[in-house]
Amino acid sequence: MASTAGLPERESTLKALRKAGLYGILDTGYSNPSDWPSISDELITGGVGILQIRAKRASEAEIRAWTPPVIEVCRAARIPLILNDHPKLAYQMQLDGCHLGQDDLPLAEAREILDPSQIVGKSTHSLAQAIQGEKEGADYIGFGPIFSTATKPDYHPIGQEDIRKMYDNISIPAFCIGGIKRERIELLLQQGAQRFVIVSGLLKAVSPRDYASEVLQRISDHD
Ligand code: 3NM
Repeated sequence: MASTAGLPERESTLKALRKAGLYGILDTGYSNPSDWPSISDELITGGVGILQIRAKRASEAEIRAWTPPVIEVCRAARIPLILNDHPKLAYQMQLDGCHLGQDDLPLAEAREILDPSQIVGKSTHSLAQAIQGEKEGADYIGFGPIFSTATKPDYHPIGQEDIRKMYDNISIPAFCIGGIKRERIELLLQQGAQRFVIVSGLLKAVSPRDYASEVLQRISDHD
């Protein structure tokens, strides 16, 4: 992950990524960017192991303004900070990496924009896409949406059937995403899930910190 100054260190980012059971996203749909530093602090205290900024309709100028205070919190805690889309901004702001959707620029092109030390994640929506994501060189994937979700309303849920098969076929870290709530963690662990991304569940919680730590407790109870 990022050192206190300059570009991130790839190996430490990957190490933190491998340790992460829960991935949190700072999404403009559910949070005010001015609250991101305090929310990040809460999420990290609760055990979130990696964070992403997802500002779908924001301008580059807004993202540039909102991100530095979050970088500060994440660096102090040694938690990787990833930017959704915008590899150029991720490079210029020296984040730990960027996250690409299926319709974003190809992974190889993003790598050309980024520093080699920065990681790249990819959203995948089927077993085939998950396998392809690893083949293309993603450092991690998201796999979903497992359940229907208002956070990504135009996507059909892919269900739970392929979760175990996906983990059997992928060796990079893979995070189940989409409609994940703390009540569903045990069920998903039984289906073979290993890691999770939660967006609205965490951001709408009375205490994001307690919500995160409850999710991690459920994961470690299952181990
Ligand atoms: N990506 P929530 S599902 C951002 O399947 C995102 O790639 C998805 O939000 C995918 O936890 C999703 O509120 C939304 O359901 C996840």
